[in-house]
Amino acid sequence: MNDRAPPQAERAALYERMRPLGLTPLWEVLHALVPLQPAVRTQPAHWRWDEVRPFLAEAGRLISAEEAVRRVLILENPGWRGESRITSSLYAGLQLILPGEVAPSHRHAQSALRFVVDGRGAWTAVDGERVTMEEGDFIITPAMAWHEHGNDGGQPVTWLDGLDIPTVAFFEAGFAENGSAARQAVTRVEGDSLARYGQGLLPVEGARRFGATSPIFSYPYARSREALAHLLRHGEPEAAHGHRVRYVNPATGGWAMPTIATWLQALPERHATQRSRSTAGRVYSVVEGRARLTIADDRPGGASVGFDVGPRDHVVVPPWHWLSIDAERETVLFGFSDAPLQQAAGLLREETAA
Ligand code: 1HN
Repeated sequence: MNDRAPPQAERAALYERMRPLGLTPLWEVLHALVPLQPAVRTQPAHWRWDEVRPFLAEAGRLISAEEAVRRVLILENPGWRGESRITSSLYAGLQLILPGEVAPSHRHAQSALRFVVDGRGAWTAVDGERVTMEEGDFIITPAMAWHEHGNDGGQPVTWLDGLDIPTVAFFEAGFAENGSAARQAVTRVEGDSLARYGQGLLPVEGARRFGATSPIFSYPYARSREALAHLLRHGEPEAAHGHRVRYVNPATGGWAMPTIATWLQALPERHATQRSRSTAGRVYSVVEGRARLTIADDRPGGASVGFDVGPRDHVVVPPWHWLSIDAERETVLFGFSDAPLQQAAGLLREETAA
């Protein structure tokens, strides 16, 4: 038959007819479904504290923590506009609580981390135990644990929130509940979890708290900084990462949170790292020092950007982008990523290069 319609038109007509049945041809999308290298929508980004801080302060004047429920400015990745993501799998935001305020009790399937960025004297209550927040403290809200925040001190307090919100949404597995009162009952003395689980000891008998999450829900910076000081003085920095230590669940030896990897990284003054890349996108909160973070995408058409960072700045390094760090002064970074989930799935790839 010479007057046959060209195959393209015939194919298109076929696809059109099968569409109502929920059928679609794989061969039209195969390359996009299975890319040769990670197809990364996340972009490198830098939030400077001196630029973010005035907006937090203004939000503090215009809405109360009570009215907002959580007064947070989301760190939204430019590659994920309108999607409340800092990477494809993770959410990040900066939360402000003013003296006298309370952010009411609720709980949800999403796990949260807090990293205290500015100020002191706020508190968070998790599962009946309160902890006072100091700069650099790392605090966990495990999945479905009741939690609220307050500030009984005299100064505004800001912390970084990191949550697995896009991951839970991906699984369509989110649940949440509001507390019947703004504040849950405090049933444990302050310091209980650290005293029970944070001394290199674990109770032989009895149940553990928080399931897959560390039974320690607050890792004070005073202790972490001591470990880093020791490493800076007596250790040898690793070529690509400097001195990198992870927050650990003492009950398992694994990550402190089941869905989010969290670590601290210290670089000696004038130390320049080798490059590293990971399939897990990395979010950084700068704790101390001054450094240049260079992020390079060596895939075709990829670019390189440099961010000069100081305390309270935030940076996101997209998956499979090279990161190198030049520390102008002794620098401490807090980092988080979705590495535990990628590890569990056998997906995590990490490389270093000179
Ligand atoms: C949340 O519960 C907190 O408890 C912060 O402080 C940010 C973002 C989305 C959903 C829940 C908090 C959140 C959140």
